[in-house]
Amino acid sequence: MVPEEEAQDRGEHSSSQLSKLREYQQYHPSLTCVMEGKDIEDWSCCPSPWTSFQSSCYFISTGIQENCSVMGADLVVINTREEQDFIIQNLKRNSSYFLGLSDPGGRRHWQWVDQTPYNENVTFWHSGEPNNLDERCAIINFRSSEEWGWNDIHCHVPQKSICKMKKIYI
Ligand code: MMA
Ligand code: CA
Repeated sequence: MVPEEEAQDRGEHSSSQLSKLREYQQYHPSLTCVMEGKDIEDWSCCPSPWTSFQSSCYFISTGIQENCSVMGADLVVINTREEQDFIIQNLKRNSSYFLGLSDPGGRRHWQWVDQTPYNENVTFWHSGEPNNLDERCAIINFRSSEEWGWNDIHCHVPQKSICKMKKIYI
């Protein structure tokens, strides 16, 4: 075993884990952790007051991508209907929120910020959207007729955003 694994085996934190935690600590001084499974040594954490779903943590931010990045997160990538259903519980019906989805060239080549392949079968566009080649960013918002869905919009129009990061395992 390499020293990192030996430290883990003794229930201690390896030096690489500790340096990662020190980095997180700068912008997330407080974490909320839950025990993962049966082993009391395995905890997964989200910054307080972020919310958690499966292996990720979520936060509603007032700014755009840079705003998520400084917190060690990125704009949200929505991978499933279940994930979207979780996310919308924390949104306000009269606000719009940037997703980590864009079409930089205006050629309808939608790209997720984390390089997840864009899958038409797992998109939740409002009906009639996307509808404008000049609208190269995507938001989620509420329309009374069809509830929560996505819309392409101009990137420079300020909106709130949803940040997502991997849970922190300690
Ligand atoms: C706005 C803007 C568009 C959207 C239409 C839908 C007028 O433009 O939000 O992105 O497609 O509304 O009517
Ligand atoms: Ca649109």
